[in-house]
This record gives sequence, structure tokens and C-alpha cells, in this order.
Amino acid sequence: MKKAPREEQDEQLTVTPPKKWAAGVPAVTHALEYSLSETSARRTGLTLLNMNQVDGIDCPGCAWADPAPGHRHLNEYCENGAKHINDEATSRRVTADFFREHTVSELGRRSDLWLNQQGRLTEPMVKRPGSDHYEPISWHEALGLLAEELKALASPDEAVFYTSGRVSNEAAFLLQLFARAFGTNNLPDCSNMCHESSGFALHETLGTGKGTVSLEDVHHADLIFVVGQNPGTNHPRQLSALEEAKDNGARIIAVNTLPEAGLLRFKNPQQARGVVGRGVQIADRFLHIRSGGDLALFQGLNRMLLEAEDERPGTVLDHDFIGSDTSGFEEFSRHARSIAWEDVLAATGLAREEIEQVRDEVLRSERVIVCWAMGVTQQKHGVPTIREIVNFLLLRGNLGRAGAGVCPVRGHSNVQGDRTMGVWEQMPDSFLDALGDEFGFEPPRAHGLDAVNSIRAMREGRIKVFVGVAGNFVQAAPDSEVTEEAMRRCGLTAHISTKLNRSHTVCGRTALILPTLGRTERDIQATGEQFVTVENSMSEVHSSHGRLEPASKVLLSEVAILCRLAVRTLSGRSGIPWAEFEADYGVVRDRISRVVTGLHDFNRRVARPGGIQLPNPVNEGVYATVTGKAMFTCNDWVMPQAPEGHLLLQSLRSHDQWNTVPYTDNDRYRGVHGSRRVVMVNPEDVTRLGLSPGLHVDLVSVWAGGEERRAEDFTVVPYPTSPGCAAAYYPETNVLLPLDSVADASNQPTAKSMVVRLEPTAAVRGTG
Ligand SMILES: Nc1nc2c(c(=O)[nH]1)N[C@H]1C(S)=C(S)[C@@H](COP(=O)(O)OP(=O)(O)OC[C@H]3O[C@@H](n4cnc5c(=O)[nH]c(N)nc54)[C@H](O)[C@@H]3O)O[C@H]1N2
Ligand SMILES: Nc1nc2c(c(=O)[nH]1)N[C@H]1C(S)=C(S)[C@@H](COP(=O)(O)OP(=O)(O)OC[C@H]3O[C@@H](n4cnc5c(=O)[nH]c(N)nc54)[C@H](O)[C@@H]3O)O[C@H]1N2
Ligand code: SF4
Ligand SMILES: [Mo]
Repeated sequence: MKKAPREEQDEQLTVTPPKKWAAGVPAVTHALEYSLSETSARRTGLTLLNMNQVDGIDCPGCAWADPAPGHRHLNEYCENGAKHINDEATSRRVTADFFREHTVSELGRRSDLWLNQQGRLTEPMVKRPGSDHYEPISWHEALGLLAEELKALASPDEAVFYTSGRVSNEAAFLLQLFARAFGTNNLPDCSNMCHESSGFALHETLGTGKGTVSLEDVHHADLIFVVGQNPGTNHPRQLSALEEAKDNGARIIAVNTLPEAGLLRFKNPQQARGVVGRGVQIADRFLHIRSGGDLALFQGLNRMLLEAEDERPGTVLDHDFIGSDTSGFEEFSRHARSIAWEDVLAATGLAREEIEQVRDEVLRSERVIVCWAMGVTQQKHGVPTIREIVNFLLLRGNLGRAGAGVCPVRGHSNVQGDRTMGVWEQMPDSFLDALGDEFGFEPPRAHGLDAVNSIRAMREGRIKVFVGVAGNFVQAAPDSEVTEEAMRRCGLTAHISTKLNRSHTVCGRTALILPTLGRTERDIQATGEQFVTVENSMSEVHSSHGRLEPASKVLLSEVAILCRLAVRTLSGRSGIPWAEFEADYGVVRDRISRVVTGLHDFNRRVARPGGIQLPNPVNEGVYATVTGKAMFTCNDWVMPQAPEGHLLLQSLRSHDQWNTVPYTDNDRYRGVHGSRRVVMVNPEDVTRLGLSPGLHVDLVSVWAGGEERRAEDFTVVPYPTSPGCAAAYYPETNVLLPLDSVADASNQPTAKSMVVRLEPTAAVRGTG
């Protein structure tokens, strides 16, 4: 039995009814309060007024797209974007004194919230073998130490290079170039735990891993599905886009296991009706689905559409499109008709009339978009679910035309760009060929390790060096204890980071902290001030210009760190102009433009307001699939279900956190205040399982072969989750998620469906 470490116990949990609307004036107030608690009014003004403006700072929050230049507000950001940017712009500093005062073991017992609150990292630090302290080290020595460890490996495949989606295009391109010139494709990234299922399903069926819609398409759709996504918290400006779509006559259907505030009603602080009025109802229909029921929902809908076509031939399906652009329709159609209604209703928990009403909405709509996020991807059957969503869109030709298409809503601000730049352990040969030709070397061809396989390899002692460029691998990864043990087996762990996090406390024999500039900061190199570029969820590539003075004079940019590391490791044998790259990021972009399709003439085009729209072949009717067409697929019916006495637990984000980093212990929209160790359970399940509100329970997950994992002392909060499904926060629950519990095909951890039972602990206390 595994136990989660439990640190500070919070005695002030209060629970209020969940909010029925999102944003509005309180959001602005909260954003300003948080910003001013982190930094000065002047720095807050500098960050906020520059945020998401042409030539300004790209929001380091989510990957939602900006409106076209000329259509932006003076305050073009949301409450959470303001919190994210000022969390980086904080005036607090972590110095060498701090590390003298706190041992690594002590820091390992601190909460994620506390670690983040200590502020920005300011100088390189090393933890030497046998020591329990980080101590200062010069850049020269630190990079030399890392380079020597890399050079001493028996094979380049004994190193892994993890990336998180905050990294700029320039840094991401250099990272993968370095890793491949060094000789490995071991490039795990946060995307392996995020939208990997989307990438797999879309590559297979459409021949591209990316979404096909633009912001304009969203504004002009007739019907938009928002599936397994909580935009009010995680993509707040998506609500503005949905509001605009509604103004243009669109209908919205939300599909979720929770009635999230942002899906219900939105008060846009940028419009008068949002400040003083009732705001706008976002979802015209809310489908309160069971956990993992989305595959069955789309299978049911697809069957209904086929039957509607039987009744009124020639009026429902887009036969022209199916004939010209797709393959596999006949087989799909036979399979879809074999889906049993009882099964669909059991898996979704919905009434047949509800699905019929959705069908009628679809039949009334010319242009349909389906948006989705982690509620869909982080499921064992995430890939088939997305394939079924594609089937649904193909039936009525909702692809490759205005106002229609697939919209996987990406998480990190540049997670999509990192992939475009080649950060993927399985980049296709076409990219590797171009990379090798441009730089005159033969990139390794064998697929590298993704996040889960990296942990497996570290656990087996096959990885000696772990390098993390941004992110917090230890807390983001599943099976916290297994991951930590695996990390500790490494000879060297190094993290290029802006802020302190748990990954810095779980060390290999030697550990390095390499502090770096954030996106908000001015980046001055030998040829002058630099900017970087990022790609949003809608494939727009644009620049981001830092504006603040760096948190410390000692900081190096990510680009500089990677270039210097490459020089030291490859000792000039690569013939790659690393020093020129460091001096002028324009030179990096010139090289990117010769390797990455769609980014020709990168420097000139990215200077235009609004940047570059990358082409999506699907929108030109080109499908790089095995049949050369958009593929209908047959997907087996799946019904996730917990055994008697158990629940399906999803791990999710509160309104006040950025991934592994909580900003406070509150989750305003869900009415949970003062503690994150809560488990939200449907009131009927509370009664059925003999629990009670405020009861303290351990969450015990069960896995194949009777393995159990335990997270201690959570408080039961009755909450309108769909029956049989519970919810608790990430990363506190990662200890419960078995490493081998991954989505079929994509190998993505199943963070939205863990089978758990709730075991009462001795203490019972009431909730306020
Ligand atoms: N403020 C803030 N913004 C963020 C982040 C953050 O941490 N904080 N993280 C960023 C990142 S990296 C990402 S990937 C995105 C994540 O954005 P989301 O995917 O919105 O994030 P989650 O909190 O994981 O929420 C998943 C949603 O899916 C629902 N859900 C769970 N299971 C199911 C299911 O089986 N079916 C359906 N239909 N719904 C289900 C949950 O109730 C919840 O509303 O947000 C990005 N933006
Ligand atoms: N149980 C469970 N697990 C999950 C998820 C879930 O829903 N449930 N979600 C998954 C998802 S969608 C994702 S994307 C991953 C997130 O995984 P990660 O991306 O690895 O995690 P973050 O919390 O975003 O990383 C935060 C750290 O990034 C560093 N950082 C921030 N900005 C910068 C920068 O500009 N440069 C550099 N070099 N460093 C920077 C800071 O040091 C900060 O502490 O977690 C995954 N894990
Ligand atoms: S919606 Fe996303 S990108 Fe836009 S301001 Fe908010 S957090 Fe930033
Ligand atoms: Mo993500």
C-alpha cells in the first residue's frame, strides 16, 4: 500500500453553493488583488497593459487565440491570465541564502503552494552527491557539469529532455536540435499527458494532429459543442468567443460531468451587460454525462443521424463530401447501426430524449464545431472517443469549411508550437530529413521515450540524466511515488525553471537548478533586444516581447542556456552555429523557416500584426492518412464503470491554480474555500456509500492485480457531479494514478478516470 505524503493540514475548509455564472466584475477584482499581492502597481500595469497586444507579451496562460489586430480590447486578458502573468512577474526572490536556510529534504515536505510563493529563482544552484543542500554554482561550471555527464553516457538514449508548453518556439527548436544532434529522440513533453489522445486520433483520421478551426470560425458557427472542458477557469476568453458566436445566432451544447459555472452563464467584464446585467447564458443545453460516456454519446448521435437519413433520404448526410473526401463510410455505417440504445443510455446516463434533442439541433445547423479538452483526452478510450467525434463531423461535411471543424482546445500557451518545432519523441521522417539536411547530420530515427515510458526507463535504471526545460515533471506525472523513486535513480537531474517547484526537491545524485528569464522579461543578447514566438490553439504564430527588467541580473534566457549547453556537450563537432543563435534569435527563425513546413520567410511574416496563420492541409482537402481521405472509423462501445462501493474519480484544476501550482486554497466557482483536500461526490452517492458531508476519508485507488494506492485525509463535499463520478484536485491525487493506467494508443495517463473507494478516517469535522 502506498501513501501520499501529507503536509500542512488545513482546518478552515468552508463550502458554499457552486456559482452559477463566471467572470464579471469579481473576476477583475480578484485578478488585481492577486497581482498586487505579488508585485508592484507599476509592474502590474506594465504586464497587464502589454498582455496579448500586438508587439506585447503573449499571455503565459492557456493557448486560446487572440482576436484579430484592431479587434482587441485595451484589457485583452482574463482574470486567470492576469494571475498567471503576475505569478511570473512577482517581486519575491529565491536566493542562495534561501537554500542555505532550507535543506532539500525540508523543501520536499513543503506544499506546492508554498514552494511557488517563494518567488523567482535568481542564480544557478547545485546539489552535490551526498549533500542535502543546494549551493551556488557559476553558469560555466553548471553547464560544464551537465555536459560532462551527458558526454560520459554509454549511449545518448540514456538521457531524456522533458519540455513543458511554456517554452518558446525558438527554445523548443533548439532543444530538439540539440537532443537529436546529441543522438536521441527522448523528448517527452507535457503534451504526452495533455492532448496526446487528440493528436493520435486526428493524425489517424485526418492526417494532422491539429485543430482545423480559427477564432472566426467559432464566431460564425451555428452549433458549438464544448465537451469535457471547463472554459470559465481554464480558457476564460473562450467564453468571449462563445458569447460572440451566440450574438451571431449560434447554439451551444455543453457536455460535462459537472455543471461548471462558466458553462452556465458568463458576465463579460468587457461589456456593459456583463458588468451590470445578468450576463449571457452560455450553454443552451447541458448534458450532465457520466464519466467516460462521451464515446457512447457520439456513437448514439451518429446512429440517430444515419436513421434520420433513412427516413428522409438525401436530406441529412453530406453525400458529396462523404463521396469525395472520406473513406470507410459503409463499414462505419454498418457498425454504427449495431450500437444498442440501452448501452448508450447506460454509458451516458442521459435520457434518449436528451440525445434526440441534440440530434434535432444538429439537423438545424449548417456549421458545427466540436471543442474538447481533458475530460475527453485523459480517458482510457480517449482516442476512440475523438475518432467518433470525427465521424460525427464527417457525416454532415462539417470539416474544411467556414464555421465548422475540430477544435481540441490546447492547454499551455505554446504547447502546440513546441510540437510544430519538433518536440515529439515520434517526429515523422519528413521532419527528420529536413532537419538533417539543414544542419548536415543524420538524426536518430528510432522513436524516443514519451513521459510514461521515460518514467518506466528511469525506474529500470536505463536513464542516467534527466533535463527538464520548464514544467514540473514530478508533480505533473502520474503515480507520484513511482515517479519520484524513478527520478532519484538518475545520476543527474537538471531543471531550467523560473520558479521553485517539487521537481527541484526530488533529485538525482547530483541536481542542478538553472534559472531562466520568463516571457514577461526583456531579453537582451549580443545583437540587441530579442523577442520570441509562440503558436496558439488555432495555429497562429506570433511574437511575444518581454517588457520587465529580469528577476535577476544573473538569469540567462532558455535559448542562451541551450546554446551554451550544446557548445559544451557537442564540442564544436556539430557544425551548428550555436553562438550565432544565442546572439540573434532571428538566425534561429531563419533556420526554422527552412525546416518547418508553413513557416517560410518566418522573420518577415511574423513581424506583421497578428503574425502567421499556419496552413492546415485538411482545410485544403488534403488528408495525409493511409487512405489519402478523411477516415470514418469503427469504434467499439465502452462503458467505464466502477465496481460496487467504488466511484470513478477525476482529477481536475481549481479556479486558482496553474497546473501543478496552486495560487490559493480556494476554488471560487465551485464554492470550495480554504482547502484543496476535498473530494466532491454526488449527494446520492454520499448517502448510498454511507458517507456524510464533512466526513474525512482516505481515497484508495484500486488497480489490476489488487494493487492499491492511498491519498490520505480528504473531506467529503456533496457536489452535483454526475452519479458514480467524483472529483478531486490535481496534483494532490496523482499519487492515486497507476503509471500503467494509460489511454489506448496514445499512452496518455488516464487522469480523469481512477477507480477509488472512500475510506472514512477516524476524525470527523463539519463544513461551514
Ligand atoms: N487557470 C488555469 N488555466 C489552465 C490551466 C490551469 O491549470 N489553470 N491548465 C492549462 C492546461 S495545460 C490545460 S491542458 C487546460 C485544461 O483545461 P480543462 O480540460 O478544462 O481542465 P480540467 O480541469 O482538467 O477539466 C476537465 C473538465 O472535463 C470535465 N470532465 C471530466 N471527466 C469528463 C468526462 O468523462 N466527460 C465529460 N464530458 N467531461 C468530463 C471536468 O468536469 C472538467 O470540467 O487548461 C489550461 N488552462
Ligand atoms: N492527475 C493529473 N495529472 C495531470 C493533469 C491532470 O489533469 N490530472 N494534467 C496534465 C497536463 S494537461 C499537463 S499540460 C501537465 C502539466 O505539466 P507541466 O507543464 O510540467 O507543469 P506546470 O505546472 O505547468 O509547470 C510549472 C513550472 O514551470 C516552470 N516555468 C513556468 N514558466 C516558465 C518559463 O517561462 N520557462 C521555464 N523554463 N520554466 C517555466 C516553473 O518553474 C513552474 O514551477 O500535467 C499533466 N498532469
Ligand atoms: S484566456 Fe488564456 S491566453 Fe487568454 S488571457 Fe486568459 S489565460 Fe491568457
Ligand atoms: Mo495541458
